[in-house]
Amino acid sequence: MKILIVDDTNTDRLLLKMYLSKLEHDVIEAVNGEQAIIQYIKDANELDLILMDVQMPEMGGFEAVSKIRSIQESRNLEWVPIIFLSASAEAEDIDEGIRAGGDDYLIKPIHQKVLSAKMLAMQRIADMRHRLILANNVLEAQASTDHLTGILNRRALETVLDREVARSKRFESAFSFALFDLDHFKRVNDNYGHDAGDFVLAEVVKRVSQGLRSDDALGRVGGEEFGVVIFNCVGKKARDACERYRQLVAEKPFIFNGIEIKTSISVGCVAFDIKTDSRESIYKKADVCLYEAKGAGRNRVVY
Ligand code: GH3
Ligand code: MG
Ligand code: MG
Ligand code: MG
Repeated sequence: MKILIVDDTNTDRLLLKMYLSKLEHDVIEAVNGEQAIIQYIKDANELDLILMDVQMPEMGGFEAVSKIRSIQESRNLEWVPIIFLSASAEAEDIDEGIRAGGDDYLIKPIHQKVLSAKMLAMQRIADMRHRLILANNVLEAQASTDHLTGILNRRALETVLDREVARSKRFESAFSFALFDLDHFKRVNDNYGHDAGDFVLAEVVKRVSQGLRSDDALGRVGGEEFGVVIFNCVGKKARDACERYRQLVAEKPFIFNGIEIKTSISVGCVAFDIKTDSRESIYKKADVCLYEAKGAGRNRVVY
């Protein structure tokens, strides 16, 4: 486990560190409440346990823990178990510690056997937490991924767009948003079957992905319609990026079971206007451009 020891008394802290290191735990230290909070913020997602002294000058253990719990809450950080270590065995103190957000309370001096038994119990909790965090990450990734193509789904792309809209308004940074739609895609399904259609969709995504800069965000917003958030890029550069996507799709046919399937995309793209635009309005404007590209004969970019 990765354990944070908080204690103002050097000998107590070093002794604990020695015991825990012997049990093969990875130990970091803080000598007061303020330092503990800083360490917690820095390592919140890797910490498995905090051992917190109660009597410390300036900020005591109870106050530090109650601050840690409120930071955890407000920043949506992972819960970390906290055990108080105190020379006081008063029922009042134990009660106060648990209410402040501690999960257990050990009385100093702590018998080595008791400490190692506690660590065994904490290890079980840490293992369970790791499994939960892992499962949660998998669920989150699944919830934001389009299964056919592996890129962001509509909801996730909207989240990226929302974030970029907020960033752009705050820092006056520029970005563009592009929507593209496969041309006459219904014919692909009609002529070659739905599996061929699915294959072409996935391949179009692979080709367009080659034309993206690494941080641009591509997502599937509907059946055969996609969106790209093109960061820090407007005007000719953004138009060229869209032109690149278009060419990558149109330049050569897709081969499905030995059959050549030709397709193309129409692209509508607009720069975000910091003063007047919102996520909804930029989306609508890109859609209008896309519609224009379709009307003008497809396989083209309207910016
Ligand atoms: P346009 O150039 O005007 O966009 O013509 P289109 O045929 O592409 O447009 P339309 O909206 O008439 O048809 C879209 C087709 O895309 C119909 C639908 O069956 C197909 N489609 C949507 N999602 C999927 C999918 O996940 N897999 C497959 N194979 N086809 C899909
Ligand atoms: Mg102390
Ligand atoms: Mg289409
Ligand atoms: Mg469509």
